[in-house]
Amino acid sequence: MRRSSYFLPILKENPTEAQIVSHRLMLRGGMVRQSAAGIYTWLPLGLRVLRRIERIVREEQDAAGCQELLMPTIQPAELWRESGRYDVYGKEMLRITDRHEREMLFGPTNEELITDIFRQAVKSYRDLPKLLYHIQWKFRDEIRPRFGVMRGREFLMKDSYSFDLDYAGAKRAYNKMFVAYLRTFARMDLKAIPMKAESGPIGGDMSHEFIILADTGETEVFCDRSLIEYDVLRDSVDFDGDLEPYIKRWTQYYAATSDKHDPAAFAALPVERRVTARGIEIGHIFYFGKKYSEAMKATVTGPNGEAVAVEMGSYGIGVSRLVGGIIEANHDDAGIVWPKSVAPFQVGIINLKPGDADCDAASQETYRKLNESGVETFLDDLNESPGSKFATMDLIGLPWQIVIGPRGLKKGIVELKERRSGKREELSTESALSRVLS
Ligand code: 5CA
Repeated sequence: MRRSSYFLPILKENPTEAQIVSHRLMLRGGMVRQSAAGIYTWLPLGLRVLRRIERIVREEQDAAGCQELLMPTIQPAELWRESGRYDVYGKEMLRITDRHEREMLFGPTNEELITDIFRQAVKSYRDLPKLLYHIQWKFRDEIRPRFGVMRGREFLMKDSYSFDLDYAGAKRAYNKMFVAYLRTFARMDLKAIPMKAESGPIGGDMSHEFIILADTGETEVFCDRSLIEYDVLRDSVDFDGDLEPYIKRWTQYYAATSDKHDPAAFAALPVERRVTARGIEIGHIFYFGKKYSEAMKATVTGPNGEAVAVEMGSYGIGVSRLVGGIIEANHDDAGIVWPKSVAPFQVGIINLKPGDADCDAASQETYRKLNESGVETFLDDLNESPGSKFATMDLIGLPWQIVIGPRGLKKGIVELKERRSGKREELSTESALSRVLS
């Protein structure tokens, strides 16, 4: 992508409405624009990141045996009356009336809708288990939307739903999602801490929040260091095997957020194992048994011919929140420092002197070679001061920068900079390319 034709509205000044760094950098870096409180347009650069995160989430859901479908954003109120949540959900639910005076709502989550889909299609225990998910926009009319995409009103969520015949099956699904989540976040270079949680309006009695540590996090976290220092199961995990021994530590060791904190239990830990920090909730998983299946009569015929209400769980990831969360965990004074797996482009080329025949030819050639090798590349070919171009490239945080200028070219060299370390090297164009390609 060439900057001269790309829609990238960079802001030179800090926007006053942004209270936290990710919000500030997303506005300045031309990733999002607010349309109304807590409602955002994703501009091309921001959308690239959102899509990359979505893709990692999708690949890991698929790997765990979860099947993708797509439910609508608008739902009929009657399903929520069946579950009993229409009246209890309160003002967070955006209620809509259509032209026929039918009551609808913009979905804040999808337990009712998926339960309805399931009960219409699945009649026998032989068709279990089922594990389904979608990645869809949600709306919650938060009282205080803030921190940009971190607490929006409209936001993108991945939500999965499990259906099993019995508790053992539901626990297996829960554990699968647990491991899939750790793998998902690790691919984004995030260390997520699963913490036992309250299940709130979703209901149920087994729940974990997945929290990443960041000073700006809304949640205060107290936990045993053993919960942070763990190895993620990579490569080929047997999702149908017994994952319980791996997961055990997150139910054994001390972990709490401020509302459930037990200072005495925390103080009983050896000093070097006490971690106090702030965190951001990027995912939340729930087991809630028969809460919805009983209320909505989602039953299957069991092995003895009897009707059995199915055991369910739901599993959410804040896809759009992750964009902000990753920036909170990966930035410096100059801007964003994207992990490679989610970066909007891998390489940014700065042509220091557009209009100079040598600079144009070398930039163009490098750009072409990278793209041909499948490396997504951004070429800054604007007629701006070098200082301003360096600042923009640091701001948008691409992992590699290749700086091409007339003086270097005379000696046959370009400058390669690694954004994260700030390390610069003068190299031939060929060596710079092979470094980036490796
Ligand atoms: N039905 C369940 C699981 S599918 C559910 O709705 N869980 S949730 O309420 O915890 O939301 C799942 C995830 O969505 C959260 O962990 C969080 O990362 C994200 N999320 C929730 N509210 C918002 C919001 N207002 N803005 C951005 N992301 C949000």
